[in-house]
Amino acid sequence: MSDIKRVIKDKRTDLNPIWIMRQAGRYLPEFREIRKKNTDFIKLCLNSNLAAEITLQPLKRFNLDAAIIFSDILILPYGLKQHVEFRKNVGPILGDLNIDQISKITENDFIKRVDPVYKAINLVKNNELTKNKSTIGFVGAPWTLLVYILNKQSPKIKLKENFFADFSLIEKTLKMIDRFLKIHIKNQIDSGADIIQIFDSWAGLLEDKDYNFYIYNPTCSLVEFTKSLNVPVICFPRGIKNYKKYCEIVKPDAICIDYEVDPIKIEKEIKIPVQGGMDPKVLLTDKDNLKKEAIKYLDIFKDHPYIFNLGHGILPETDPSMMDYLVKTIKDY
Ligand code: 1CP
Repeated sequence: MSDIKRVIKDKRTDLNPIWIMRQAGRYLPEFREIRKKNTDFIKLCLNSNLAAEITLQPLKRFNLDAAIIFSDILILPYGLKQHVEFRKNVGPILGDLNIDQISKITENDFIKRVDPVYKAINLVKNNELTKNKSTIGFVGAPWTLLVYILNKQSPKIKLKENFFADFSLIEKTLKMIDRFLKIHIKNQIDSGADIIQIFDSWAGLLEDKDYNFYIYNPTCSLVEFTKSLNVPVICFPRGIKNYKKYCEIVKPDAICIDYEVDPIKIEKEIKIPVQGGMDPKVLLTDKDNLKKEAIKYLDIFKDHPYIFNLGHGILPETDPSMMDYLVKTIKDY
């Protein structure tokens, strides 16, 4: 069993495992080298050999406790035949959604389209570098996927004014997201993922009154499903106002916190294993400050099952030597 699983399942507090969101990606020159030659991002995700190689790149450099598969949450709409492309300096742009056409897509159609992701997981799982480590599979949370699928671009740019107008479309789309996310989770697990993380990157866009319908109910459905397959599930509801309530309702096996919340309050209020928290911008400062901030989190959670991670993805401008120093600091604690 990996140390991350020991923390989650056995509630160990004497271990300090670490992995980093977006650890496989743009801050690594060896990733940029591959990316330069592969301009179509979705195609790159669907190249099993390259996806496995990119997944393993950070493990070659740093003593991390998990590999997270190089893929994207938008592989789901891609699998549903919605056009997805990534434009430089703009982000993802999605095509029109024809809900009736999408309703005809079968489980087999979907699996055929995204199968290289499962092959990549299998390659990672069977590689020496992940021995005694976790291989993390992931999905976007239903709400965050609904945002991309209906908004067709990042809400960072703009959330359509009429986003909530067609309630029947929203209901149908959420139903389909639930169905295919379960297929995607199951296949990642069958291929070797031993932990699933659910990314709700846009949870912070909603108000309390919408949480039941858009966040709690659909996420509960996925959490229960993943637990039924005997695999731990970590939830990351970035920007949610009340993490304690989220944990009580959604009941993930571990909760990943963002960098806006007070870790001391979280440690007091939340009983389940905690992951993450440190601001990724700390890696852009200096080593003394990085050490101080990282140790702050370890000290706060020293008697709490805790997995070190950041409060969002590592930034592209991060110097890999800072990542190296961070991992060593955690391992030497
Ligand atoms: O080179 C490039 O331009 C591609 C950049 C890139 C990378 C490296 C994108 C585009 N996706 C990824 C990989 C990725 N995405 C992983 C791989 C494993 C890892 O190293 O962690 C994971 C887990 C994701 C998850 C993801 N994709 C999220 C959730 C986490 C988060 O950061 O909030 C989201 C929201 C996406 C959508 C997405 N994919 C890529 C971009 C630029 C975005 C964000 C778009 C936006 O700003 O709305």
